[in-house]
Amino acid sequence: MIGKNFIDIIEQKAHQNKSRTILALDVTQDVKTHEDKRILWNKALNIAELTSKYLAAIKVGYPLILATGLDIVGELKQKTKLPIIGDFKIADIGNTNKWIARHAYNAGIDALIVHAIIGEDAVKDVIKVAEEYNRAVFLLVSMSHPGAIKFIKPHIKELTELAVNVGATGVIAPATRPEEIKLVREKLSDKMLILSPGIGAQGAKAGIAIRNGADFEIVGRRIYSSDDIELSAKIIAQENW
Ligand code: OMP
Repeated sequence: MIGKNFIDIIEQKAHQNKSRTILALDVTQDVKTHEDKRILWNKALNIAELTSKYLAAIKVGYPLILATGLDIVGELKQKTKLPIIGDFKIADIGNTNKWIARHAYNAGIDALIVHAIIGEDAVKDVIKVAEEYNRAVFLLVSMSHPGAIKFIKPHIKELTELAVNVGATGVIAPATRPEEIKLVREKLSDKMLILSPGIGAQGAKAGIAIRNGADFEIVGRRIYSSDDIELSAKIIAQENW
């Protein structure tokens, strides 16, 4: 299994901050000028710094990174001292995946999110890079939106087995359907982590994923779009710790 170092760090941060929250830092806006980019960059860093004492990790993805560039990862790490998960939902052929992973890890990303549905060979190309960098990989075995019920959910057991077989650090499973978290937990080794999105804006209550076997809850809009960002992060941490 890869990513043991990541597990030690995220658990240590969780205990330090008494929180099982991963902030999905998807804050974004149209960026057309350098000034727009600077404004968004500062906004994202402000939110991260304001909430970091109530978080176990931060997740960044396309909404922020395509607008600011990957360099923001280094500053986020330096300012918050939290591990950073790169949510690039990797889902291509192995060779392309390998290069996405190298660029992300080179920028300081600690863990990557990869679609399990692409199959073992294409997933393993990311796992090999993660081994070289001593970083983590999480596989999506289901998704939190309604559309996942038709195509992904019917394969959740096989996708979870794939995650175990390739030695992934853990999986992503939806808080919007906690019964799927339970099912996935039964198939994973105790050491593998489950990260669960769908809390807040997508309808699930904070704490539900943890009570059903997840290790961490991924929360975005409920925190960064709230009127009191710091308080919102504090309350969610109290509910999932
Ligand atoms: P909020 O709905 O704003 O809390 O954000 C949820 C975050 O989790 C977003 O960054 C989504 O892209 C991500 N996510 C899901 O919402 N559902 C999934 O099934 C998987 C993810 C993910 O991989 O993080």
